[in-house]
Formats: sequence, structure tokens, C-alpha cells
Amino acid sequence: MTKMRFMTLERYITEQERKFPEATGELSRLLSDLAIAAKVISREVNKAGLVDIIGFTGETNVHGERVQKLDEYAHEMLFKAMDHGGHLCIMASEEEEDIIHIPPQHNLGKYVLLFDPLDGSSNIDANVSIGTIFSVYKRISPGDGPGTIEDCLQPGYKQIIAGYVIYGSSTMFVYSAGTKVHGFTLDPSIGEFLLSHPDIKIPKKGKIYSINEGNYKYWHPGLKKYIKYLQDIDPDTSRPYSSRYIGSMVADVHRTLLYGGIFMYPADVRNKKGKLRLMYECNPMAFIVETAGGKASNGKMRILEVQPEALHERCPIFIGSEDDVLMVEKFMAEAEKGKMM
Ligand code: AHM
Ligand code: MG
Repeated sequence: MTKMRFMTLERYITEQERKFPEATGELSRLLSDLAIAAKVISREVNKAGLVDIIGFTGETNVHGERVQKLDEYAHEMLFKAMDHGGHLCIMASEEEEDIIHIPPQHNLGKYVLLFDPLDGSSNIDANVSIGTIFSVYKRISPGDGPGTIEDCLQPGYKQIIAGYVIYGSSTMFVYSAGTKVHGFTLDPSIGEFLLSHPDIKIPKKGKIYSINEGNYKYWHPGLKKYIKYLQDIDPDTSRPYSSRYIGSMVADVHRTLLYGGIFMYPADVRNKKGKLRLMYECNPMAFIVETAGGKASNGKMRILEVQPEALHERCPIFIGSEDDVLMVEKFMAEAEKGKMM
């Protein structure tokens, strides 16, 4: 018989709230609403293989109606789940160019939500894991009217809550409010997220690296050297490392969180700021991994300290076990020094 307590996400959130008598319950309700959206998205993702039978292609169907794409659907579900709870003053999503206002008929709250509704959606047809990523801040604009772009452009260390949902061989809701990282697995038969991975800690050093190696020729010389270093044989430092790359950030970072190692999406000569988005991809993942004891860097500084300038800006990312992230930073700094000499 297992010794783990039977703890639903709802119950966990309520128990946490009770520990803080001054808590208004707003954040708890926000998390519960996110969990509902996650269940709905998970249900649709699980039906993705049936697109030819039930629709969802992004094309026009035989009746001339446009069938919605899964990432647009996920965006809409999150918006619908979050717009009327009374806890948000503004939202932003990868799927929407501008900030998203709360409809005027609903109450406003003091929190700000940024999300990537369905990251890695190009992997859907191959049945590869994908995910939703979210980030919550407290508003900084004065008053209690609608939130502003300034509320959305806060550095990552100001996040109050961050997390992701991975739609994989099972669906998991992983989040942190800044002290611990917990993972809840969805039991689809009862429709509840159950605490399956309490207090996740990332190993201090790993033996897996994760990067799109097809871009090798475009990389920084220090990064090229670092990858060659990981491929050298030295059993004392667990080298050669194994290489794993799913091409779905949530899945690659989730594995890195559990097993250790490093996930990278660097800048290169073609993409000077990398590919991944600071506000709703890099920052929330950095918050989770740092809370679990790891590190997240843009190659030079902590991701969480980068001052954002635009909603959809990109940011290079090196994230994972502390020793591994420090090592890649060292290789890149040494190559820079070499260039200057
Ligand atoms: P998306 O937001 O268009 O889904 O792109 C983000 C995804 C990440 O999940 C993943 O880490 C990366 O793109 C993979 O990119 P690449 O195919 O260049 O390796
Ligand atoms: Mg994305």
C-alpha cells in the first residue's frame, strides 16, 4: 500500500491558503480556474489523433466552416476560464499580438496572467508531448482600473506563481508559488489532479543535454566547445552526456527538472535573441527550475533579472542543473575573452 497522501490540487491549494490568515483566496481561485482550463485542453489534446474524423484541422471543412486549430482553441479556453474570476486585471498570450483586457462586464482583480496556451503545437500530429505555460504577477499600475502593458512587462523575479501543464503520456500540472515546486497528475477517470510529485528538486548536476544540434554551425564558438566537451569521454564527470531533444520546451524542461542536465535554446548568427519568448516561455520555466534548486541563464545573466521591453520578445535560454548551467556560461565567457585578446 502506498504511503502517499491522497491530495487533490484543489485541496492542496485550500490547505496552503489556510496557512495564511490574511490571504484573500484570490490566488487560490486563480489556480483553480487554470486547472479547469488545463483539464478542458487536455481532453481536446487527447482527441487530436481524431482530427480527420471529428475536425480541428485549421482548414475549411466540407460545409465551408473554418475548423479551429488546437492552439487557438487552447487560447480561447484559457481566456474563457480566466476572464470572469475577478482576480485578473490584464492578460497576455502568445496567440494575441496585444495585451488582453478583461471584458467590462466582469470584475477586475490585482493579478496579471501571461500564458503560452499550447507550446510545441507543431508536434501535435506526431503525438509528441506539448504543454501550456503560465506566469502570474501582481499589478504595479496604480488604481484598480484595467491593467496596462507595464503590468505585463515585469522582470521574472517578480512572478508570484508560475507553472506549466504537460500533455504527455499523462497530463501533469506543475506549479510553484516560489517556495516549492509540486507536480499533480491528472486522473482522467475522476477528473482530478492528484499530488504525485511533491517538492520536486532538480539534481545539482545531470548527464543529459538537450539542444537542436542541427543549428550547430550557427552557434557561438563557446557553445560549440561546450557541446564537444560534453561529448568527450570522462567517466568521473559522467561524460559523454546523453543527448535528448523532443523539440517541445515543456517536455524538454520537464525531463530536465526530473532527471537533471541542461536544456538550451541559444542565440545564433541567424537569430540574435534565440527563439523562445521571455515572458511566457523562459520566465515561468526559469522560476520553476530556480525554485527547484537549478539555474536559468541567457548565457550571461539570470533570466529572471532580464528587464523585458516587449510582450513577445525572445531570449536565449540555458536552463537546468546548477553545475551544468554554470559550465556553459564559463565556456561562453572564455570564448568571448579569447575573441578580445
Ligand atoms: P512554438 O511556440 O511555435 O510552439 O515554438 C516553441 C517550440 C518549443 O517548444 C521548442 O523548445 C522549440 O520551439 C523547438 O524549436 P526548434 O524546432 O527550432 O528546435
Ligand atoms: Mg510557444
